[in-house]
Formats: sequence, C-alpha cells, structure tokens
Amino acid sequence: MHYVKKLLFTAVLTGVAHVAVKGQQKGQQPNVIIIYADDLGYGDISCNGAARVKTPHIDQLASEGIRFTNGHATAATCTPSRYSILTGEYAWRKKGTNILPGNAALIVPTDRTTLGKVFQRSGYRTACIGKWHLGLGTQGEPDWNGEIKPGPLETGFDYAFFFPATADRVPTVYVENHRVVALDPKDTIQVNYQHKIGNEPTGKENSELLKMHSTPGQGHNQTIVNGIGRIGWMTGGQRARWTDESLAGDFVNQAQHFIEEHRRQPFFLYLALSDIHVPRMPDTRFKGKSELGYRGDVIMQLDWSVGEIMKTLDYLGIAKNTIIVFSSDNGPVLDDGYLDGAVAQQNGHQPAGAMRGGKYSILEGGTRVPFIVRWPGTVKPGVSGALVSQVDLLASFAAMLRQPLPESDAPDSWNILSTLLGKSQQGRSSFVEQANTMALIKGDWKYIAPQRGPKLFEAVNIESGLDTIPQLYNLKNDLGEKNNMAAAHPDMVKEMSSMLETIRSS
Ligand code: NG6
Ligand code: CA
Repeated sequence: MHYVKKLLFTAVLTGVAHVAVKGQQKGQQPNVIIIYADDLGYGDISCNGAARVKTPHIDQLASEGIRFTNGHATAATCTPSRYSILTGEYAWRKKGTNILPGNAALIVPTDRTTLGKVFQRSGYRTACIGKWHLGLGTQGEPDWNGEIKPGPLETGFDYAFFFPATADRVPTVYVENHRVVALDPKDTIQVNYQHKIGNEPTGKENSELLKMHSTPGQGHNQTIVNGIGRIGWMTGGQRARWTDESLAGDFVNQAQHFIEEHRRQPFFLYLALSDIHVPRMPDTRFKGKSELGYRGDVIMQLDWSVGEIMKTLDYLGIAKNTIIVFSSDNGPVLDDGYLDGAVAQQNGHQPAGAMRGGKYSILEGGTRVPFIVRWPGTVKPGVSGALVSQVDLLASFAAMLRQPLPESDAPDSWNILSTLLGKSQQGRSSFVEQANTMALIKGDWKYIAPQRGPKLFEAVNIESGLDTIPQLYNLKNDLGEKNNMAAAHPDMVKEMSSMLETIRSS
C-alpha cells in the first residue's frame, strides 16, 4: 500500500504541481475548502437526479467542477467517516471510533499527521467550523466550564468554532477554540449520558413543551433545548445554548469571517455543516419551502450555505484560487428519531438515488455520497466514475503540497490527486466500506463479508445489507445490489475475502 502511495506521489507531482494560479493570490498555493454535509444522500441533490428538491448552488459547483459518481465516505455513520477524512486511516483500525456520545474523549491521535497538519506544515492557516463529533479532552468528560482540550486545535486547526457532537446530542453549545461560547460562569454546564441531572424538562416527561416530537421508541426524549428533546441530559449553560434555526447561518458567518480574514494567504477550511442531520429545524425563511417537509427544507438551506461560500469567494476575487470539495459523511435517512415530516412527505423522492440502503447500511446507499471537486480555471468540468474516497484527501493534498508523509501516518490514504483534479480517470483500485460489517470494492465488484444481523433496521426503515452468507455484486451492471453473484463466482469470493483480510491485518 505504501509502495503504491509513493509511486503515485512521484507520478502526480510532475503533472500537477506547476499549475499556474491566476487571481489575487498569484503564485500562492490554492486555498482548500471542504464542505462536509451531514447525512446527505447521493440522490438528495438535483445534479445527481433529485427532482423533488432543487439544489442550484451545489449543481453550479458540480457544473463548474468534477462530479464524481463513485465517491465514498469510509463508513455509513458520522464519527468513523470523520475520523477517516481527518486521519487518512480507516476507522475500523482503531477501537472506539463508532458514533460517539457528546461527552466522549478525543479519538484523533494528536501525534499523527492529520489533514489539517498537512496544510499547517505548508504555511496554511487552518480552521474547523461546524460539527466535530470526534470527542474532546483526554479521558472522561471534558471540562465544559474550563479549557476544553485536546480537540481541533491539537489536531491540525489554528481556529475552531464548532459544536461537540451532533445537533441531537447535548451539550447544545458552541465551542470556540478551547471554550464554550457565551458561557455564564455562574451557570455551569453539566452533562450526563447515564442518568438525568438537574430538573429541566425532558421530552419524556414534558412532551407538551415540544415543538417537534421524537419518534416513539427512538429516544431523543431527554433534556429539552429550544423545544426539542435531545439525546443526553444537560443542565446549566442557558445563555450559551444555540438555536437550531440559526445553526446554518452561524456556521456560514464564521466561515465567511475566516475566509475574508485569510484571503491574502493560503487557507484550509474544514466546514462541517450540520445540515441535513436531525433535528431538522430550518431557519424560518426555509420552513415549508420544499415539497418534502423539513428534510427538503434543510436540503435547500444546505444549498444556500454552499451558495454563500461561493459568493464570498467571488466577491473576494479568490474563487479561481480556491479548491472546493463538497461531500457528505454518510448516506441518507428519513426518520432518524424525530417526526419531522420526512417520511410523510417523501413524495417519491429517492434520497439514495438508484442505490439500496442508506445511513447505517453496508449497501451502496450507505457510503456512496455526493462528491464534487471544483477549481475554476484549473480543473476541467466533467463527470467522473473513478472510485474515490474522502480518506484519500490527506495523501492527495500532501502530494499537491509536495509533502512526504511519515510511513506510519495516513495508512489508507492514497494519492489520487490527478483523479481529483480530472487529469486521470483512474481512481483507487480497491476500497473498504464499513457499516456493521465490511465490504471490499475492487473494480466493478463488491464483496460484503458475512455478518449476522437484521435485514432491515426497522427503526429507520433502512436495509442493513447484512447476511450470513457472502454477497458479491457487480456494481457496473447492478448498482442496486439485487443479484448476489457469490454462488456463481466462488473464486472471486475467495479472492476478495482474502484481500479484505490482508487489508484488515496490514
Ligand atoms: C443514532 C441516533 C441518530 C443519530 C445517529 C448519529 C438514536 C435512536 N439514533 O444513535 O438520531 O444521532 O446516532 O448520526 O439515538 S451521525 O450522523 O452523527 O452518525
Ligand atoms: Ca452523519
């Protein structure tokens, strides 16, 4: 694997490093912005076929860049995918990287090369804005009322404005660098995921106070913040609590400030937006705007956010010197714990497009997500079917910046820079997907390792893709993974399962 990485490294350098850069920052390395959506499905954007909801800004990004049709998160849930994008390592290599509670310790190693550190080492200013969900502090609960570290600042970012976990988990506060924003020292925050603390109303006991109800049997009925029951209990920090309706605007504002402040120097912005994760509670101007309930409304809000970032770059005259990567951390889900109308108003919308499965699923809908790269004037617009993953961004940008990677770091990140920039149609030759089991993609084929479990995750109504027998699909002819070819191709099953084992133990 390392051998391959190095070979590609040299080959690509010759092709890309001398790209002339026009615009205000002439001669500088390009800025890089990763816009990372949450739970956005492949089929949730109109350039990937959504007809019931329109995403004009994301579509514009795609038409001015490369729209990848085989682009992947490494996992079908948030924490492992985010771990991979920032470390260049498959999350299953490290214990404790599944969906984290809001008071978990940091899981990103502070002594390893991360995506942010790659840019820092090249003189970039780096920022993490949005959803974190990779834990904070060293062990046990972070000190919400004091210095919250280590976190983003210790793992490659010069500036951070984020919320700790997910929008549906306490504490529902923003953290700027090491401190909770707007915390009143007399009203200290306490968080608990085991039992109730304080005497604030909960969704379970005070459902009359809710403005959006949780799905029966799906939790989300603990402390009520802003009329919405959350996962986990919190007390205190009243002044610091966010308003869900303002999340998108707050993150966009922070991003705009950062971009404007650093417009004259190379910057890297990891903008991990909260949309379209639950609770879906759009800003008032987006409420009821789509035909698809709040889920469609927050897709429109996400599209607005992308548009604001694009406008900011245009206004500052730095669009041509800025690479935007747009993607999502995992596939789609309609009902993820709240009765927000996503199921009732699905209206024929297919959030995973033609694929089966979605969030939590090992089927393609779980990890194959929107994936767009735009670099105006440098990257020729088009569509690419090459196999690419977010885990590759680290090695690819390291190559762009002519930075060697320590042998021990980013073990699963491949330098596919020339593919990401449209100079090659060749992506990864193989890739591992993770969701309760593992799958290996190699060329047109996908092998899913046998695993006991329900066929359907009933609570979210998503096919798991789990089976006790091996599954083998030809994705080129059967993107919907309907015809299990394992029995007809025992040799290929053997070859791919042993290759998966080799990757797992390497
Ligand atoms: C699940 C939550 C879901 C969501 C998910 C994390 C329940 C029943 N479901 O456990 O609502 O928060 O975790 O989503 O609690 S992710 O996109 O951050 O991975
Ligand atoms: Ca997610």
